[in-house]
Amino acid sequence: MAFKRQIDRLPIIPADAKQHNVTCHYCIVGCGYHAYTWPINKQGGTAPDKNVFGVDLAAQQPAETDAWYPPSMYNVVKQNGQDVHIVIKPDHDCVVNSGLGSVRGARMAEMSYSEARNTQQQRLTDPLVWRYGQMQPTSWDDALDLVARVTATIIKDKGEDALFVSAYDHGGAGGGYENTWGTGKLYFEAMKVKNIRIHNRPAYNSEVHATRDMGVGELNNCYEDAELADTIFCVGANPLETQTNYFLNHWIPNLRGMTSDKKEEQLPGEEHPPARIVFVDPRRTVSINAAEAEAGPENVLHLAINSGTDLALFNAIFTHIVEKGWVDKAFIDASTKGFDEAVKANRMTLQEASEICGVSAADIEKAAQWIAEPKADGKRRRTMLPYEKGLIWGNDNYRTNAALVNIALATGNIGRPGGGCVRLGGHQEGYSRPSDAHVGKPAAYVDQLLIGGQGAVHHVWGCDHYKTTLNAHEFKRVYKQRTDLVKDAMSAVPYGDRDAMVKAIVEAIDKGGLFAVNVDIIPTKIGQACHVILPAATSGEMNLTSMNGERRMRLTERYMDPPGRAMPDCLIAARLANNMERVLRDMGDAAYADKFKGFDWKTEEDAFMDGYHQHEKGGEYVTYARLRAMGNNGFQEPAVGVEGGPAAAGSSQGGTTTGAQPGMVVGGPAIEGARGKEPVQQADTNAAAASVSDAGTERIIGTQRLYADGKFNTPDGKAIFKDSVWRGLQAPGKQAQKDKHKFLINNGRANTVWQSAYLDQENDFVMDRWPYPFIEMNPEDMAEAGIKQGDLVEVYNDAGATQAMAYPTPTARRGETFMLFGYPTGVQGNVVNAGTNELIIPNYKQTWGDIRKISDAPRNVAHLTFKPKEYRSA
Ligand SMILES: Nc1nc2c(c(=O)[nH]1)N[C@H]1C(S)=C(S)[C@@H](COP(=O)(O)OP(=O)(O)OC[C@H]3O[C@@H](n4cnc5c(=O)[nH]c(N)nc54)[C@H](O)[C@@H]3O)O[C@H]1N2
Ligand SMILES: Nc1nc2c(c(=O)[nH]1)N[C@H]1C(S)=C(S)[C@@H](COP(=O)(O)OP(=O)(O)OC[C@H]3O[C@@H](n4cnc5c(=O)[nH]c(N)nc54)[C@H](O)[C@@H]3O)O[C@H]1N2
Ligand code: SF4
Ligand SMILES: [Mo]
Repeated sequence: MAFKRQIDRLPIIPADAKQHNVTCHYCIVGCGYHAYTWPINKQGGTAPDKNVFGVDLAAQQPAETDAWYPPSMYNVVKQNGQDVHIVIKPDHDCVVNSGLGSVRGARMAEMSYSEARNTQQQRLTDPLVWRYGQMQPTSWDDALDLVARVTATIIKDKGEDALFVSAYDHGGAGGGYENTWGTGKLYFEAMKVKNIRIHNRPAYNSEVHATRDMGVGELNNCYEDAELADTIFCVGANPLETQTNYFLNHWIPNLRGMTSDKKEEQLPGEEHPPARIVFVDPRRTVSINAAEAEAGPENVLHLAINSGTDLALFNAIFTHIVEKGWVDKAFIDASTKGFDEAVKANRMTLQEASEICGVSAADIEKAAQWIAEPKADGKRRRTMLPYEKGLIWGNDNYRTNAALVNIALATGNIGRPGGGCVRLGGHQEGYSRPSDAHVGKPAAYVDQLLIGGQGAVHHVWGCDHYKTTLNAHEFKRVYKQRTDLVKDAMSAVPYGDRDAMVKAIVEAIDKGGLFAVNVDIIPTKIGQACHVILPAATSGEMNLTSMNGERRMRLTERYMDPPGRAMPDCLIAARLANNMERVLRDMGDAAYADKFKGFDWKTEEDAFMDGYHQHEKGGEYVTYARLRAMGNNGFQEPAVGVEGGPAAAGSSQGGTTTGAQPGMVVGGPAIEGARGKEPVQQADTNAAAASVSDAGTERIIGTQRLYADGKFNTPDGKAIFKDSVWRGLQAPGKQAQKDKHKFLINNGRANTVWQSAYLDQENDFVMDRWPYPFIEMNPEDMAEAGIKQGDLVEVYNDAGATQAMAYPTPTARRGETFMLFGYPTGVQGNVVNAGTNELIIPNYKQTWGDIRKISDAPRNVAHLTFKPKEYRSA
């Protein structure tokens, strides 16, 4: 399908174009990019002194040249009110991606708001309120006054437990340390909101409680470890599509044998056999296909387990490794406790696991060998054990997570080069908030409380539960009813009468209604139910800090204006706090009003200095000026000091004062870690991790690997082995659903699509490919049900129903499907039941349903290819 970019030539980036540091705002990997901007009436030239690349562009460029860019990296945007050309292209000097883009990140420019080129015209430009029976634009003052009046009235009358909040806690777009601090300070410091949930799960908790309880923070290694590993044991993840450039730039080189020099240099005196990789996934992914093509099938093992049986597999591998004596006894003795108890409790034979998991005992044994059998030279294997949503959103999250960490601890694979038992990650991370201790454990199951009629006001920040929550069908049905009650009440009030409006809203709430406020960058699905919508600026339209999957922290510099009157989320939170203070004072409650002081931030940098700089571990070393100077390589958290100097004052545009002195002692004492982040006992300080961008400026010293000294995050520094006994499908309703329905409705992501397609839905490239969410099906299953490729099918069970487009997939097992999650034209979460684990971790992946055809392929499917997604090596 041709792309409709309406462009036949692109301007050359002039030599004097402004250059901004950019960390891709999509996935966890956090690839480095540069945004180049220059005036609309200028162009560069082919002569070396006329273009930013400094090369003669009139000559043929070599194949791997950096001196080019495709149309997706180009746009015309506003900067300080003026139209400027913009090119956002990958940074070859960034150690994360070494110049690679991905099908998502390489489209950042064309996904930007452009009035000149009509891209992302869906972006919200002004606050909206429900008025005269529809959403109407208004001023910030008007919108915030209404939100503050209703919210203040409710928390005074009913208490803060009547205010429900949904808020992202991640990095990148819709997150970052600035914005999580903004919402955190509002809801956890000014107020003590308990009924709060995170963007991707229906409660305020950890995705990986178990590993944290064991003293092992989940992002404990560095990307280089994937290059040094002898074996990668990858669980429930599809890194080619979901952590793309980490996989391509750090795993594939190892699988191809290209990192042997690095191994020899960093790990001398031991054997470096060809790297091996094990994938644990019920489905054959393109990552497995790619690994086979690059490493040779003999070095790849796919354990296609029955959905939700990882725990049994891990316990059997653990048992086998112990029986064979392939454990790291010195490490276990020095750095852990609870080993013998765990060995006893978790005992499972290869045969028992084989029956539960549906893979052969021989393959399980082979996996154990690849993980832990000593190398020919007698040395221990270096094994990295990464995992993501197939485990996290899988059956029995807590125990399964623990069982995997047990294997890593038993084999001494944490805190050492080539090791790590790590989340691969979803978004970048940007968690910086005051204590959430008042929330409690288990935290409130917010969605079910809302469905049950509780809550009076709901503030929704940068998440769209209509597309991405579990039990979504029921959630939407009730949410609409409750918010409609308030809408109808609002429509009955004469214009201009604010007091009457607040009174009507409160009366409707008392009848079971819900007043909803949505802070987002686009009109969302849940926004259709809301009464006030507040327009946020996003990454690149504000300065934003975050860290990636190896704790690498960077600053994305503001390179363009936000649309219309959109504001950074942290400043929206601040202005909301200011309004709360004013309204509460009006109401005569000065003491309550005083709690909303401390939000006089003017810029996102003010929020950063108030939050991260003051509260996070090592934050005192981190300022915008220093981050700017550190460029796209940044440093790996936690910061442990600063070296070099003089201070990079010249590079600070914000003019911030810093708490640290130039040339501060390396390895100075770190302040207390803030909640939610994993404090670190001891750091493997590595100056190389803190790479330089400008010679002669200060460098923040980072931490390449956690727990390198064998001390873990527990009071006595010992990591804790855990009991993790297999107990079948744990979440309520899952086993019954499985027994009742024909198909596994496995679900997750695709390379081209970012999350709920909030930007993609307005992008031809993506919508041409996926007008509807695909559901991968075995061709014989399709034939049996009379379904052809591209047909629309209904997926249904007792939890709800949804729609998808059938995609014949020869590698899909009979009775097992895989559906794209969170899509605007078909929400997989509709058929996910409400069952969670004891700590309210959702179990999206274990879903079963029936499938029936409802329509032949519609017109907008006619051009699609239905070729298998696999590729073959040459
Ligand atoms: N069935 C099923 N459900 C799942 C999952 C699954 O695997 N299967 N995965 C879960 C996971 S891991 C995740 S992360 C969630 C994702 O769930 P969500 O977080 O709800 O979805 P997103 O699409 O990431 O983004 C939500 C909203 O953030 C807005 N946004 C983007 N940038 C900004 C910004 O700068 N400021 C503000 N205020 N808003 C912004 C977008 O416009 C979008 O509307 O889904 C979860 N749900
Ligand atoms: N292209 C792209 N990349 C993304 C995102 C995106 O939207 N698009 N989102 C980002 C986010 S927020 C997240 S959280 C990550 C998620 O990254 P991943 O976890 O890699 O992605 P998913 O596709 O959700 O699920 C991974 C795999 O889990 C498998 N799985 C299902 N059930 C089981 C099971 O019982 N056991 C095991 N072992 N595996 C199982 C699925 O078959 C699937 O292949 O991706 C990030 N990267
Ligand atoms: S791999 Fe992730 S961070 Fe890198 S360019 Fe792609 S979406 Fe962005
Ligand atoms: Mo996620």
